[in-house]
Amino acid sequence: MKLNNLFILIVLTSISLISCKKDDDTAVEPIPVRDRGEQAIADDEALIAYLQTHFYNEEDFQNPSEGFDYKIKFDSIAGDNSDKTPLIDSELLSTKMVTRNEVEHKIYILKIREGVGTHPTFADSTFQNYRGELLNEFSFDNTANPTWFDHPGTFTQSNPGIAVVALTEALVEFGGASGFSINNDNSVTFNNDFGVGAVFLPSGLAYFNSPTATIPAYSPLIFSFQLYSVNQADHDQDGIPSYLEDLDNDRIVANDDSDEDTIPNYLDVDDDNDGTLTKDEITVNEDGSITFPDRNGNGIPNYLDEDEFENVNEL
Ligand SMILES: [Ca+2]
Ligand SMILES: [Ca+2]
Ligand SMILES: [Ca+2]
Ligand SMILES: [Ca+2]
Repeated sequence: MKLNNLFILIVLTSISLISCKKDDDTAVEPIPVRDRGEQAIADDEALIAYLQTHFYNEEDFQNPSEGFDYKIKFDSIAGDNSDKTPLIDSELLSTKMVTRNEVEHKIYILKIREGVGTHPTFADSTFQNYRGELLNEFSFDNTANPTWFDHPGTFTQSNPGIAVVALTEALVEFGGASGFSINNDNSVTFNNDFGVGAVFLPSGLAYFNSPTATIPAYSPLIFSFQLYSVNQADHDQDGIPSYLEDLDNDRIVANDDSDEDTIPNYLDVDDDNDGTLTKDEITVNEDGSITFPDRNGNGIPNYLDEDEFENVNEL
């Protein structure tokens, strides 16, 4: 019986190997991932073409009607709108270079109103309404109510978040409102001085070769937004704001892990794994600034120095 089974197993295995080989011969070649540098250039050309042929609802912002929602609308310059100013000629449009995956990408930021509040950093949380669209004017996302973004959360597998680096890099150029009031029905109205803007971005700072259900691969994107509020994040509550836990200054906090325990510093309550919590190895001053003591003077602050008592007697 056993031999029979073995024989059958061998035969089946051989058949499956043969059929695998057959499949391999006829398999479609996987599409090679495009070169990031070349795609950045192609996307920039597409973005410029869009900016040359589209305008935004400038008049609505210049003379806001009562109840105006301060949402940006784009349309193509044609027909009745032939005399509109192309976005590329708007004084409110600026560019910013953002490096990712060793490629410099250009994003275009339309700053209609900066917003009076504190600007977020790349590692903070922001509260906004937003609308995302493709260059063909298809809108793939549009919030009905303001929503929070945890910007570093966009880089973790378990929390894909917005996954759009360029949106973060645009929002850091804006501030939220000076305050808000709570209405009788408990809804919130933000003071009318919040940030309003848009960003036009290449696929290399968004989904690149990974399509979503509604965004094809290699799609440049447009996000317009109303930024209401900003929260400085200290994800691990160790007293060090998350943006200061980006030790290599590449604007990604997920890749800084001093003690190599796979928990990045911005989520690690004991960054050097010496058994003393980071919050007990730093000094938060009355004005909110932070001092990083370095007991043995070796240039490594105590909270990152697993052996800060080493050589301390020789000093
Ligand atoms: Ca922290
Ligand atoms: Ca980093
Ligand atoms: Ca760690
Ligand atoms: Ca420690």
